[in-house]
Amino acid sequence: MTMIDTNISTGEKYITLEDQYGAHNYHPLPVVLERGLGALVWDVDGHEYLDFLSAYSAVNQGHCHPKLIETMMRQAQKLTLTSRAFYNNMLGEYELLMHKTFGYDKLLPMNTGAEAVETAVKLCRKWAYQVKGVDENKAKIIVFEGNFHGRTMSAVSMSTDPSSYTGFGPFVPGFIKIPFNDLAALTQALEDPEVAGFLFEPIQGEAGVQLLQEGFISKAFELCRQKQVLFMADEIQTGLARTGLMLACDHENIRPDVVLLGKALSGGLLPISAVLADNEIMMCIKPGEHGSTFGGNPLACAVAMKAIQILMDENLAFKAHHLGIRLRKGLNQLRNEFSIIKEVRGKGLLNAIEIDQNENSDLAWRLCVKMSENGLLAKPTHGHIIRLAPPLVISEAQIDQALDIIRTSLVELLN
Ligand code: IF1
Repeated sequence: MTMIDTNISTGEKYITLEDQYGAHNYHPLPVVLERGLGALVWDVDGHEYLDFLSAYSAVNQGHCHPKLIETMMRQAQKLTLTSRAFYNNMLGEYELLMHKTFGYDKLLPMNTGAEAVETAVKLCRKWAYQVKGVDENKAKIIVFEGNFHGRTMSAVSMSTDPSSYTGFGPFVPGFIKIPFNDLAALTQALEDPEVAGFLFEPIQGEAGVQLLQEGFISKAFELCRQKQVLFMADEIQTGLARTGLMLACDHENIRPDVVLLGKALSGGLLPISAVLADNEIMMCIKPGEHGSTFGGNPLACAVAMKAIQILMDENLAFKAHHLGIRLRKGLNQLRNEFSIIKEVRGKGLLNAIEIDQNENSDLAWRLCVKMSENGLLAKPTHGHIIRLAPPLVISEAQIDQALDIIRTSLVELLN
């Protein structure tokens, strides 16, 4: 049996435990959290932090939103899981609310984001054979280079990031990868009559908050329409008010054929994802052809309904839009003062700063460590990009406080 040294700090104890007994599939910042409320989280030693990651946009409604917790507690005492072998009294109500909110005929409930992606791939392929008339087993889906759609086999088969796919082959065939933001490449790829879908993130999250040029979404939508190709938006990270509107595609008034939601659909309480589509597409999947034990469970449905209600009641899309402008304004001021900030970009409260650093430098990582010491949590992606995406319930004063922390941390780091 391993002895745990009692002299080490509370946090180190938990880090050691994870290190020893957990798989090493992550490299977290050395902060051990035990409590959260709104935009704030606290570590095991009682230090307070502004959370500028929001569990990768899963806690848009803020940590432990009291109304969401109350809803969950109430439903948890009544009924949590029936499987889809029976009806339950929450799923239909939830599907109706989602229909009213997003305007799609139907919803297919899953759990994680990656499962929603799998569902979209399967749905698109079925539709290709049943409706579009593609030859069996020939359907193709176009994706962007730099995409991140999860960790399942089809998601890693779409990936162009070696750390996502290396060593995990053989891969799922049927994906065509085109450069990000490249309309000419999309146009060319769409010439293939076996293409059935185009799956994309309106803003690439994992790639470092990469924005498409203005007008891309509407032009790409039109191209897909002409070729009878399903336009499938992975809004798992960008959706649900994060970018300043309910969906990121709303910025160009585009209604995708298929919408994927996850993350904030539960406000961070449990894994809840969904695929939205109209009848012509969704009805291609028949009973027994797809599903999940937990998908559509009454606990998840109750939580999701409340999570959506909170986004609307608290005007969180509007807040994301305005606070995003304030945050980027402050960050751009910092960029003028500190040459190591190469770029500031984002939409709503999905933002990033790009750090000017050499190949092997760990400046961005050290800035994140500094910021955490000063009370702000964020994490670098691709070594040199720091994502800044707080819960949407954050206040103006907290945004300003965050900017102060970033400034202080930059000064300390560079001295
Ligand atoms: C991790 C990133 C974010 C996603 C989009 C599907 C999924 C995700 C657009 C899958 C998941 C996550 C997963 C998380 C880190 C994270 C992430 F840094 F990797 F890129 F958010 F930016 N589509 N994104 O962003 O959803 O199955 O995880 O519920 O640790 O892998 P999931």
